[in-house]
Amino acid sequence: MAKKTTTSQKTTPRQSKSRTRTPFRIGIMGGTFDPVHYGHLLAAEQARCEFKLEEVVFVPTGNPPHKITWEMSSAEHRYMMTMLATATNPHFDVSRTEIERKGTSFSIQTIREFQAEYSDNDAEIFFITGFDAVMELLTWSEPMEVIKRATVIAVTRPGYDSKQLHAALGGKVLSRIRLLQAPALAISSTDIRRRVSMGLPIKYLLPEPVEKYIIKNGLYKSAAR
Ligand code: DND
Repeated sequence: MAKKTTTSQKTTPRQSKSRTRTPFRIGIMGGTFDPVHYGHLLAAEQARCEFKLEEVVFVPTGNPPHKITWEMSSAEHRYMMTMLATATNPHFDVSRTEIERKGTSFSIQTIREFQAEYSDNDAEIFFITGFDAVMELLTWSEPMEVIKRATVIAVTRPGYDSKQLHAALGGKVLSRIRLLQAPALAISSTDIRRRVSMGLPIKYLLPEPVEKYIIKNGLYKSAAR
């Protein structure tokens, strides 16, 4: 395996691995990752195994297109935490593309960049989301282009409300989305930030190196988060 991207290097979607395999089934796991946690990692790994993806690239957002209701950590902090969280999985990688890109980090632009990057490889792009994110899909920039260019995988919890999803997306869009049930993991970045601000433990909610990074850098201490 080629070495991972580093802070000082990569700006393109993914430049670190061999491009000789054809077709290349690649998953994009987009997120704010403030902070990244086991829910994100489990969703990505389930999708990778179920859809036989050769790798999953985590793409931390630079300037999120959606409303952010807390004082977001810097892109570099979120990138570093994502690197730490994914380092031990040989099938995971992290891209700086949205961090380096100027302007709003629209997912459709990232998907187009990945398609261009892999155009010589007949790549199939999968965009992995959780239930909450996919419910908002129609509010994204160019949602029909997103589902045309990428297979959207929606990771849901067992017992999720399919009527809710149908109401939010409509049958036509829903028919293009691949649903994947994953073990319930009621972990959220919001709750982790809240816990840190209240001095509560976050152990076992996220990888230990990320926990240590949060403590070392004094992230999420403010109650406003
Ligand atoms: P979030 O802020 O929800 O990320 O953003 C998800 C992605 O959607 C990002 O790549 C955004 O750029 C993109 N987006 C949103 C809105 C508009 C547009 C694009 C646009 O282009 O116009 P989080 O860090 O909160 O979560 C990352 C992913 O992990 C999400 O899909 C979320 O649903 C999922 N997730 C879980 N999945 C399973 N178990 C859990 C999870 N917690 C979060 N416990």
